[in-house]
Amino acid sequence: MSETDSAVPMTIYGPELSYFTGKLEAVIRYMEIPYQRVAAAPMGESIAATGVAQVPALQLADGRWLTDSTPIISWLAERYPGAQVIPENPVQAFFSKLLEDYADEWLWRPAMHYRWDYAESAAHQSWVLADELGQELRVPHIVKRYLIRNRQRSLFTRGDGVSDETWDHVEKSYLDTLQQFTDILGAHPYLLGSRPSLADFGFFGPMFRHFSMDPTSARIMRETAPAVFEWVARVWNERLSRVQERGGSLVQGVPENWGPILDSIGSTYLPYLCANAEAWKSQSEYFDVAIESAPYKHIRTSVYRVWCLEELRREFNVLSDTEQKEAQSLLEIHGCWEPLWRIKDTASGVDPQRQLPFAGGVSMTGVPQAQSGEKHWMPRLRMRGK
Ligand SMILES: N[C@@H](CCC(=O)N[C@@H](CS)C(=O)NCC(=O)O)C(=O)O
Repeated sequence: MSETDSAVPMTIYGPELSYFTGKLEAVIRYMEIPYQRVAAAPMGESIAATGVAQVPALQLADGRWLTDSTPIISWLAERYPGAQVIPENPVQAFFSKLLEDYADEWLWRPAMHYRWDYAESAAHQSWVLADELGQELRVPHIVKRYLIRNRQRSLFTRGDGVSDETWDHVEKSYLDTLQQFTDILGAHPYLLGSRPSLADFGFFGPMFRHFSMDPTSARIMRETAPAVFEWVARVWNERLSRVQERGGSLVQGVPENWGPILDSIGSTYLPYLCANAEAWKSQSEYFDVAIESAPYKHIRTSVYRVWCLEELRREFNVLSDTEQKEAQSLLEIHGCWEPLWRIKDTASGVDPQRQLPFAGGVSMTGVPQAQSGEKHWMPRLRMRGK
């Protein structure tokens, strides 16, 4: 990293309790790039520039805006190759992106569930959000908190298939992840060796600002998976210069101890992505799908996640023939190969000119916010909370 680059201040806009803000902060802290985090900002500018009202929004010192943690991390990794945030081995890089996507999109539901469906957590987090982002709302604090809780549940838990019938299955994804992580962390301090890399930062999104902090999920983590609790702090506190000093390195290839996570991706996330893509193709706004026999109903179709599937395929297609063979056999062993290709001709239409992270963003709820006239994240709370 050049001196000029390291002196460039960046601003990350996003509230302290945000999943993807925590993920991006961890990468930027690790790379030792100076930055400041600002909870709320007039986001009209960022929406106009990037096409989407979501956090984090990153603003560079030269005024440019970036959106979406996944393409932002790819952009940062290209710009600072010395940090090796994305593994150099293409097959490792492909599987790291698969894990990142799973952590971003599939663990989102349990993270939102533990936050908003348990009273102790919802009470605390709605208080924090109302304070951090709710100044514009001219209603009593208690009403703000009620609106926030309702809005989050209707969009991200009840509105995303969490019901009495799926409750245990939603929580199983978290509990399985804790076990899978505990096994991996028994072998090395990070997911891929003795330095953090993309898979760590991907899982950091749900693990940091949600699972390790929201009271119910945090209690489970502390009591059943202390090694994961320790890993959360380790990632947050890690710095590239220290890793370089002690010669931190990555293991060879894709470690066997990633197998159980890949099995989960094959039996949960990829079948969900297929059902979502099928719904998108048939222009259904909602769809039902059974995942490991749990009956998810009335899930909102997400064009963003159709794009996620396309991106995974694109990442596979750029591998060389030999790398593709290696990746395919691993994907087959873990039940990921068939669902990766099951749905043909998805055509999400997201970011056709590949402008991300600078433009062309779409939110995961699939609302084309750039056209909605909304100026800020918080007013959406008001609109949706009514
Ligand atoms: N794919 C995006 C997702 C960003 C995202 O969904 N952020 C949430 C907060 S953590 C958000 O802004 N939600 C908007 C809303 O709730 O309206 C990323 O990786 O940055």
